[in-house]
Amino acid sequence: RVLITGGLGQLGVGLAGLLRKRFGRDSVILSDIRKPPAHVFCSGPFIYADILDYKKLHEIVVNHRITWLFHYSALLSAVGEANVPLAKAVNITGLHNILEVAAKYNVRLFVPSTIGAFGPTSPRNHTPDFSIQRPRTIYGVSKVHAELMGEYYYHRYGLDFRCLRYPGIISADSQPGGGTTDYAVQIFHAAVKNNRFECNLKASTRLPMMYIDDCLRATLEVMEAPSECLSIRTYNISAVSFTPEELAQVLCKYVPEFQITYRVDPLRQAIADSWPMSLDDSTARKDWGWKHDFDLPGLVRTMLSFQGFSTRVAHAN
Ligand code: VAH
Repeated sequence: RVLITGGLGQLGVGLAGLLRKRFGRDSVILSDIRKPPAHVFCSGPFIYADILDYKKLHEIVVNHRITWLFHYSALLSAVGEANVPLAKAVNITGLHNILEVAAKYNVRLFVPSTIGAFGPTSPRNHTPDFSIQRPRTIYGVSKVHAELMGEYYYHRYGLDFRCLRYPGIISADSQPGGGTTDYAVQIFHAAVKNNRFECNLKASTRLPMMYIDDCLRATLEVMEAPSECLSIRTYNISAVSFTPEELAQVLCKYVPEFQITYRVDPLRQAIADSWPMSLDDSTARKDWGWKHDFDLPGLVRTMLSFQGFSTRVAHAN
């Protein structure tokens, strides 16, 4: 059976839906440290699980016969900088607990990394899988640590550790969790609600981004790939790279009266300016056939066609 930690964040519910289609509703257990909304309880098994409760994690993995674990609990870039002690506890101590349990019970482990695992001294264009990694956020530092520790456990203890460096993820029916790329989700809700958006990053800030369906499919694909196909354990994956002004231009095709204004958040801008503008994901494409489906126009059309947004797309067609 599959366990997802941090399941009530931006990606967990969508991942559970994809995995339940693939493996069956009751084979996938969603978990978090808060009570889910009713519809999440109805969609499949949910349990309260705190990754800082080491003994409880053993109990959960044994009693529920977990064989795959997707570890999504983490404080993201901006929220992490606002609470470094908690980010260290969750992103580092929590990760250590997960590694111990996964290695002990021979669980296949997926841990997401991020473009935030690179920093201002990394090459910023077409950043390769292997490159300088000196991030300046506790989030980035903890994710480099996760990559290194996961690969250590793979080589030392044979843990089947798999890791993807996610770009900013864009989703319609889930909120981002306090990151630097959150603007690219909030802009859609604002555009539909009141035709305007105040962006907290500069117009020219280019970042790698990906529609959630591409992200979740990549995650399942790398977990299902035969281990012998994986030449490395931590892969870059990418889809599109755009700036707020480029995104606004495409949005205006569907929401003609849409207006974007800018009020830069210095913290998020400094973080964004330290991240890659595009990633080289050729190894993932070669090793396990990764390819993205959503380009920028496709991403915008899909986002706007979600319920509540649908009036706009009718105009545009
Ligand atoms: C963040 N959305 O902004 C997350 C992600 C690549 C960005 O890691 O912190």
